[in-house]
Amino acid sequence: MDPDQFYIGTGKKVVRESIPDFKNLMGIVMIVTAIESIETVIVDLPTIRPHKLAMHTMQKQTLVIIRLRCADGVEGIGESTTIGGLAYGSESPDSIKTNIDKHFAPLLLGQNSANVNALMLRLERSIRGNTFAKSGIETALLDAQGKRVGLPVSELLGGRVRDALPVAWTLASGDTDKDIAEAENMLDLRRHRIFKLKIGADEVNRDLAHVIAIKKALGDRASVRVDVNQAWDEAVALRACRILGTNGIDLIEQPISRNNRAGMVRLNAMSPAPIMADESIECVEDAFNLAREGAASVFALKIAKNGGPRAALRTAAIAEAAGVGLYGGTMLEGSIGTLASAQAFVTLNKLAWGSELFGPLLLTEDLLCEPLIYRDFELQVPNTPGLGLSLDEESLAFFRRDKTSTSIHLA
Ligand code: MUC
Ligand code: MG
Repeated sequence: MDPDQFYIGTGKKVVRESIPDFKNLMGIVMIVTAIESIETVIVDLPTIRPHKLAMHTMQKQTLVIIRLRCADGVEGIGESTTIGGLAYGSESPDSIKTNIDKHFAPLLLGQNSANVNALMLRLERSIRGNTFAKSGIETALLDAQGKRVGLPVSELLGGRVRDALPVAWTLASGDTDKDIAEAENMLDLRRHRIFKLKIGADEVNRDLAHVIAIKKALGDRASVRVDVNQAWDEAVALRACRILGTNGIDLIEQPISRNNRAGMVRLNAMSPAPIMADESIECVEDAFNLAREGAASVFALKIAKNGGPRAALRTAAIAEAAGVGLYGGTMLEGSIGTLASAQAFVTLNKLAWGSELFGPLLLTEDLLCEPLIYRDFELQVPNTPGLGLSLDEESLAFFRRDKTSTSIHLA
């Protein structure tokens, strides 16, 4: 690339001297779309009820909101969210904030926010792993660029092939009767007809009885699936998968540890219900290896675990080529992370298992001025520039953990 030529937000190629807004800060020539500041904000939002997973029971969800401000006045917003501190993955909200502030920000400040590809490669060269933090940053870059050029993120990602996504609901109150009542209510509201049951925390026979009772109550009115979150060993899983599959359960998510990949291959070969990989995928390369080995028939696609919406779509391409089914997964993000996932998932041709982008519905509060629209069992995905959201500043100020703003600025 000619170093004297730059692309500004309009996509127009200009010569350095002709840009009036160019600034010369400490001898560094700045481009108008340069990143001027990055702010990371930890927010705690209560859940509507306890949400019981195999490794953690959530009473609240903690989000890391990223605000990336550019020299042309455009702001990109992203979210990096995990479940249960360090209970789910190797990044926590605190590590995400610290790592973005201390290690990502110096690599990003002063750089051209309009070139998402170049900036993500720049991060990739210096920062290993940290896919949750990378996902939030990439989301903010895409949001900024979409706002700048007047296009939804889905269009920056190649173009949408649908405007809405089927959305599952997770039944995880820990009580069979409460779960059945919750599912009936969701069916009546026409909000969800796919239910994922979180199991693995209890003794296996109790879990199986719980799942079968729910499936019996809902019958053909709903698809019932389970997520074991790695809790079983292979011997238990072999027996349990047979029982679940023959009792009408449609999908079995991550029954055993991500470390037992050979076990996943064996289970996938014998289970009457398809096996879905979730924790097994911590990067695009994991997806490739799982597909090559036949370790899962379905992939849970998560932007946070791949390192951003674009990386998740690379995993999707591997799945499609290998004949593996796709499911649009969540880390129970709030509305911002949910929209980032949704903007990527609407570009997918095949999403046979739908999505579980219900995160905002599990929270009592929202950070957006306009909540997301869930209607007729689907999430409607906005077609307005960027992610298609507007931040509720009052709500953010109220729920932020630190109560004060601490952006990292260009020196
Ligand atoms: C997971 O393991 O899939 C997604 C939905 C839910 O209830 O938990 C998450 C995480
Ligand atoms: Mg899962």
